[in-house]
Amino acid sequence: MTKDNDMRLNRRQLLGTSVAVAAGGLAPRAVIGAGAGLAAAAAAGPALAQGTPGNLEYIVHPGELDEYYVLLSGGQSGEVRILGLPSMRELTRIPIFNRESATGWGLTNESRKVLTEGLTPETVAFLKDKGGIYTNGDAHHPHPSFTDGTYDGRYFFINDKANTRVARVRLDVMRCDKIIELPNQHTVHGLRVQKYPRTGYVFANGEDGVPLPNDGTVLDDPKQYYSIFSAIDGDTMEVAWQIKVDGNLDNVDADYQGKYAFATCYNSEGGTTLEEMMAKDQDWLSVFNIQAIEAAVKAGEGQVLNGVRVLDGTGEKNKLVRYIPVPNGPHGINTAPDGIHIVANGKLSPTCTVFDVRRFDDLFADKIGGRDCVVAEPELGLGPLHTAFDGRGNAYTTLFIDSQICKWNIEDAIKAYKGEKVDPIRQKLDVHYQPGHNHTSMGQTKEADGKWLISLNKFSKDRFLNVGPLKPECDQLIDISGDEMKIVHDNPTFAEPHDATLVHASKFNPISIWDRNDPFFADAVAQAKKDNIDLLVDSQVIRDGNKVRVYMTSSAPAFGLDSFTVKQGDEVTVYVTNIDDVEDLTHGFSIINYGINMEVAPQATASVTFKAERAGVYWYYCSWFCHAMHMEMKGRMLVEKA
Ligand code: RUQ
Ligand code: CUA
Repeated sequence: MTKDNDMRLNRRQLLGTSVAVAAGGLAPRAVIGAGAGLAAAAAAGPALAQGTPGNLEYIVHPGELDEYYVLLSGGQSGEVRILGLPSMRELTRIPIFNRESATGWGLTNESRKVLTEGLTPETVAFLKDKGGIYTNGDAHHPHPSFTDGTYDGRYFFINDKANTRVARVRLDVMRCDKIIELPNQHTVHGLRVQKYPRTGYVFANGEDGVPLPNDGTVLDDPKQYYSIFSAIDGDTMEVAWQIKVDGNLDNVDADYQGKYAFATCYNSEGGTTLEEMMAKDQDWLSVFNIQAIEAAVKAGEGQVLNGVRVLDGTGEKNKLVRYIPVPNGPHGINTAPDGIHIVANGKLSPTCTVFDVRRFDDLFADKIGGRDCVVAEPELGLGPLHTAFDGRGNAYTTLFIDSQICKWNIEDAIKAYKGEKVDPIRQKLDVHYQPGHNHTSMGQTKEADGKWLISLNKFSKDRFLNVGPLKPECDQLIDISGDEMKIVHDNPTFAEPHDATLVHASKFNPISIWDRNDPFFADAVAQAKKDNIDLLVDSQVIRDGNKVRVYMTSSAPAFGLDSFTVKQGDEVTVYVTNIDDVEDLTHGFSIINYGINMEVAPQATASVTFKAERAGVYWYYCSWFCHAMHMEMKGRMLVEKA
């Protein structure tokens, strides 16, 4: 037996007791970092697969288009990337919670409006001397809007774990149009949307508990901490209601009936230290009864805190939330496309717990107990985190510690739970390494098509050319169309995809040229109207006290103004309108040594406001390559000495 196998065996033995489960489960980096290298995957048990692997074509040749979009969260980069699948090519990036240099996200007036208008007054005050916006975010869970159980192409929503925000991105222009901060809540981790009849609600889990209100009155008294569950109206981006719960909230999903949402809890102990959070062998699934909650909101129950109605969902037998025991720190929660089964992933338990969503009616009617909703609990391997589905009755669970995907059959798991002698496990496939989320094509809708699976692996180690201590992640593409899973592609990604959604290309229909009536730059259009400016024609400087508004067109390869003059100390707003009506002809506007750059796509207006503090000559130039004379597309800002 090799050293690596030793280590693995030791780890398996370690995991025999629940305390050790904690140690093993939380320390893969340390264990593997201790020189095991390939160990985790290479020493995996025998493959159980029989049958034929799929043989889908995954190479997308030059000039061909992908069949799917992937919405790939950018984790602590704060952005979302759009990939094509199966090629895994990165098609674009959507800045959301970050500050982004190429597009000017966080700098332009249009983006700053999105980034600031949904902040609480306390946060606005907090950011006053810090540039007015958060420049970081932690984007985890991108989920498109639904109508009747599948994607409708309007929006996707995503959480910011770092600063308790939820964003909405318009899919027609692939641009974020709303960001709100959730009051009362502290962190938002799990995020998913209402699938039926439509979105509807966006559900957002408060992972950590804090006092309510969190103003310094209560500090080191965790008994007075609460985690908050929020439902946001996806149409208005206002918080519809919140509920304080027992325990904490990790991931969330919703049913296909529009009746329930459910969230995993890994800290039922309400602990604040690792030992405290690990103390119990059981945590729970929190089930939210949407009709009952809406009735309570209507009846004016609970209290209004910071402008939001907060209901009380604590306690065993309350009518809004029920808590169903689940082994040891469950993490992912996934609704199967059959509309019936939901899977909680055990994390520190080697099991997944399968619920029949139809039994929740009886649970809330007090006809059955929580565990009576459980129909299967297969033991799959070490560190189950997330489960995906193929629409053919199979489930695919990531095993973080085992570095594997476990394919298992839901019906067989149910039979085994009833005592029949069947093994639900179909195959275990090594992935490289430490998978977190995994996702199947259309697998989070009722239209799961069972073609592709991607495994978002947290570590890549020896899988790519070494780029120093900070390694990329490894996203692997797996063909699941046959009986046997087959890895066909490795894709390195930078910090740090947590989650993805695989959407058939037919579901999205982005435009190529902005509509001049688009609300994204409506403020600029309104200001121009007041100034009697036709943005598509006029280039002109308007002085208004010490405020100066500079309007200019951009049309390859020239700006409407060769130069403009302001006085030192003026507050200057530059509005650039791209009057080219040509697909893909984007201009940029950058002022040298003023820290300014923004992108202006065809038929868009973009604007930026700054103080002309430096006297002298400052060239501005087009920063997006647009024409053979792109280098000549420039002008001068002349700043007169005060
Ligand atoms: S979580 S690796 Cu932020 Cu989606 Cu599970
Ligand atoms: Cu316009 Cu480059």
